Amino acid sequence: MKTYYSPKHRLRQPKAELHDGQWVPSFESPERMDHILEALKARGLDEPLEPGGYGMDPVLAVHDADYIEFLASVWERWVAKGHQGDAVPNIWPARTLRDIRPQAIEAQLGYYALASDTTLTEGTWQAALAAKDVTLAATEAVLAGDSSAFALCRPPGHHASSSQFGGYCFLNNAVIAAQYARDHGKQRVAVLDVDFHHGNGTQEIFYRRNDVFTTSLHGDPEHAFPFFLGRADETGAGAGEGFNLNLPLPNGTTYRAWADALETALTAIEDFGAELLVVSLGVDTFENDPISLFKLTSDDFSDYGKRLGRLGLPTVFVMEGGYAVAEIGTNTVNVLAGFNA
Ligand code: Q9C
Ligand code: ZN
Repeated sequence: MKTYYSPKHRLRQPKAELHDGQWVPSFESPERMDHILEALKARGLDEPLEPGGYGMDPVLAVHDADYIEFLASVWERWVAKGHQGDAVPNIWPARTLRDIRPQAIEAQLGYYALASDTTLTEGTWQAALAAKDVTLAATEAVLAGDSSAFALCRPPGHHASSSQFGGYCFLNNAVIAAQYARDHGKQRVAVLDVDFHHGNGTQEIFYRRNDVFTTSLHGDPEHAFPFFLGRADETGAGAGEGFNLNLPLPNGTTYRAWADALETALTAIEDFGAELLVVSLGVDTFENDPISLFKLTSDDFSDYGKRLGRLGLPTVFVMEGGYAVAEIGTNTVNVLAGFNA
């Protein structure tokens, strides 16, 4: 399995994250990639390849143009206005205010954000662009006939919607991959999201479509981020009715129940008749993850990798979350090695 990777992810270095009333080092850090690279090497997987550039068309196919303009220019505008620290969204067109389009950058930050956990920093946009190019290179390899490929990228993507950033995500890499596959000959594409958190951006973007089936296993949004999407009764709308499957699971879920839900998702993907699978590969389901609530062990990741491999679909793995940095490499490579086994 080829791995694609770009060192440009380092251009995103969030200084801090507001957590439990304190500014703490951001959970979504450049070091995450170092640990995965190390594990790939230690386990004898192929050297990562650098992607080419794929331009903006695949991004504009799934994200709103004004949102993309905002992301591309926000840092320059923020600095030009005299701000010195990282940009943190902190005001929204909340239910009791007015949903207007603001001009002030401080207001636009909230307009285009869904959470305050994600800062905008110098270099964030360049890193996000590199992440989508890494993902598109992996997708292209699979479209060209590889049975699978791994996009080792950050910042992650699955919380990014058509028009909002948050949950550490800016561009929805998995969505960009799925749409690219649709635009290059695949008629039916499935996105399987195994990150601990619900893939709200992925769901939103494809919610009214029947050519991309989306399914997510995640911490019940009654108790877990993103709270405002991810319930089981969200099944798609319009032509997309029946083409979104949410499998929320309780806090403390261990592998037995998680694997049962995975089988439900895999059966649905087969019934849909997917020709290509995009896996939003978050490994924050791990028992020691610092911000998540499931209890998977490192061996469990190998087992579910095997189950994914048994589907026999051309598969693009796209890195999402995972914050237990000491074990993130082992857990990620366990999935890939299990898939190959
Ligand atoms: N201070 C992904 O796994 N915020 N995103 C947590 C903790 C939400 C996680 C707040 C976590 C989002 C891609
Ligand atoms: Zn996550």
